[in-house]
Amino acid sequence: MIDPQIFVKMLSDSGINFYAGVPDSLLSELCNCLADNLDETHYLICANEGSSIALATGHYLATGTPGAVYMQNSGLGNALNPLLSLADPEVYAIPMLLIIGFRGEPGIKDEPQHLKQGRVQNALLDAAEIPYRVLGKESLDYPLLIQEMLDLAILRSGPTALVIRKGCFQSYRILPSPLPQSSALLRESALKIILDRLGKELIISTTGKCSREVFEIRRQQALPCRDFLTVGSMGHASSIALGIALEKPDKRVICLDGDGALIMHMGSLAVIGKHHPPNFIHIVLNNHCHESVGGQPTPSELLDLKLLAQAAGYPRYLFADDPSSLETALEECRQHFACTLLEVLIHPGSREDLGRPSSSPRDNKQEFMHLIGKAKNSIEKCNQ
Ligand SMILES: Cc1ncc(C[n+]2csc(CCOP(=O)(O)OP(=O)(O)O)c2C)c(N)n1
Repeated sequence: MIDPQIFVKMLSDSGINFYAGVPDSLLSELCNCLADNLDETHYLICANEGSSIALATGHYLATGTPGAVYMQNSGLGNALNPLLSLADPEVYAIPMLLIIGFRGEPGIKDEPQHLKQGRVQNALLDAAEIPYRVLGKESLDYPLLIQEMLDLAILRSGPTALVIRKGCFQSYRILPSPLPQSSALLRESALKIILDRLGKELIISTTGKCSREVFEIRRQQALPCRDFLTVGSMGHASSIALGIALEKPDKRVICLDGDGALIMHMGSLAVIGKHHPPNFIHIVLNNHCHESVGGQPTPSELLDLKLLAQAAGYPRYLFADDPSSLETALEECRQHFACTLLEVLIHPGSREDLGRPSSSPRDNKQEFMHLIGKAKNSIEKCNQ
């Protein structure tokens, strides 16, 4: 196993003191170490992996020293455009080191949304002509491999990558959470209230523990999971929901989003606001962090979602931070149709024994499409 502190020291000795990225559970020990040892201008938690590549580019332009970009391999898709059209040696030639969490490694059990990504990841890096080395807990020669990729990034004036296998990093002490604990709701308790009130509507939930909890709640209630669980494609649940809402104006569509996911593709808010279908309810479960992958903070603590929703063109913004304000907001949504952003401030945290969806994404899609076909007309229901 690699001690994250030794890893960070090796990079620092080679002149890398800048990290930008989006957290991944495989890299959470590294992220803890970075948060502990670097200030906020040298360890950045970004909106998405593409902007992380751009930030490392800006850092290089300003300092002449390469930065590092950390990400889950799911983020490679977000990163590819700036990797190929900005940092590539044939374009601006920006040296940087990518640190990529290897989800879905062939032969290792993982969730369905990671399997294809894991299988094609090395081929993607090959196709992008990005040299890489794979590091695991068995990589005793890791100092040589790290040095090789660092030297090569400089030599080729472009990105190189370290692919990090599961269990590669030793644990690093857990940092005390700087997050406010003011809300009376956990995500799971908020979801229970939402599903109790609006559980018969069309529901699209976001990536991470939110979808796992939705699945569990339905199971506890002995109900089949009829909700579209966006297990991958972080940040796109709201656009999936918009696509449905526009086609099915007589059905209420609820998107259950996270603050990290919303920020990842925040531009989608402008498109939702432009169309503002009255049957669309965008619920943001805001815990100010990427709770599903280790609790690394998002910038949402400083983001005024009310102003943002209004600026984007959502006709209605509602807020809740305890069971009764949530009940009231949901009742308002139920009674009056209007495209809404409902911000629910939640306390970070989840159950240790949280399960994972047992149905496949394809089965989930079938169930959901079946439900769309037979869901009752929400507007009629409301007016009855
Ligand atoms: C493109 C991409 N980057 C990173 C990840 C890893 N990832 C999964 S869930 C998650 C955190 C989501 O945070 P948020 O939306 O705030 O929800 P929370 O976990 O706090 O409920 C991350 C970073 C991913 N799945 N896809």
